[in-house]
Amino acid sequence: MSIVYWSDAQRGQIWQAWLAQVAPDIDMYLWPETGDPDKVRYLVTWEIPDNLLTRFPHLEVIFSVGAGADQFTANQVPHGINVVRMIEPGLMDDMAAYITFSVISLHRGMPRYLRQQQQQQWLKHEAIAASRCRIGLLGFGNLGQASAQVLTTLGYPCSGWSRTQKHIEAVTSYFGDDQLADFLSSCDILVCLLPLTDLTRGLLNRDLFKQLPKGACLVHAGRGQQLNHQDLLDALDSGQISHAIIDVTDPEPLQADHPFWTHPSIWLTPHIASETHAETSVKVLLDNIRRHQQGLTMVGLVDMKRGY
Ligand code: NDP
Ligand code: OXD
Repeated sequence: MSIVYWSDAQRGQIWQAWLAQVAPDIDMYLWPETGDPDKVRYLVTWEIPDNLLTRFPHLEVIFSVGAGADQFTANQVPHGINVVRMIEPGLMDDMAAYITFSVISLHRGMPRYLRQQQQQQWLKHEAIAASRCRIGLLGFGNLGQASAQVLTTLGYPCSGWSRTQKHIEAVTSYFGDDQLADFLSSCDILVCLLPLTDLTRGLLNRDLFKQLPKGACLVHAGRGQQLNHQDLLDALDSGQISHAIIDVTDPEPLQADHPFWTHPSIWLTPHIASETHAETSVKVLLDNIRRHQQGLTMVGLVDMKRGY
């Protein structure tokens, strides 16, 4: 039985060395090496190669190297093959840190202070307490919950919006389309951590922005296609949104003349909010392979019909 890995080579080498020590029954190959294709049961990748089942006739599971699996379309995944996405502590910690950094920067007025510095202006503004700055996690799964855990510790009131109800201490759960408006009206800082699906594509648009309190901020670390760029620019111009921190765009990178690059009320980061860590993720991979071998449900199993 073997795994083929097709992604960042450095991480692949770390995984290969660790698995050779801890799970010598598993052969791991780094693409373009595949060993005997008949023995390949697991493919770890960001993209699905063409002619998948001709290459690996006995493939059983495709693991995404990332938290998202929207890059795999349902018609690329042959019937009967499971898709599993990455849920691992390194990625969760990084995202919680990025969201916390963004929230604190916005709450403490850092965009305004950076502009003041450029104008050599020494001017203090009133600081409201964290307890009065309400954070809404749009998409309240693994990464949203990891972020809320840190934010509540810092005193920020948090709420989450998801498809199904959640029961997390100190966090208000809103769920389903019927509760979206109530959720949005309670967000001083809206953080998008939704997966990209047919239902979330284009969701960050004019209609949604106008349901936020005037002057709210946006942190977007979900997927680029969820955000309508012109609607965000209009919301910034009108003051409906006061500042946006954007980690994901469509396309990535944006074209050189795109207004986001130079907009005074946008901070842009190049899809770096979080990444799969080699050392922690390989343990999760091995645990999932063992689960699969024992007929147990794997952690992060994707429902391809639902899209995440
Ligand atoms: P999860 O699947 O754990 O969480 C997704 C959340 O979104 C769930 O709470 C889910 O609700 C909710 N959701 C999905 N569709 C809807 C909908 N139509 N209506 C309401 N709620 C919905 O994913 P993760 O938290 O692990 O990751 C989230 C996303 O973050 C990834 O898919 C990826 O796009 C992005 N990401 C970005 C990175 C970056 O560096 N910028 C890095 C890693 C991930 P429910 O729980 O009820 O199903
Ligand atoms: C991921 C990402 O999905 O990096 O892991 O966006």
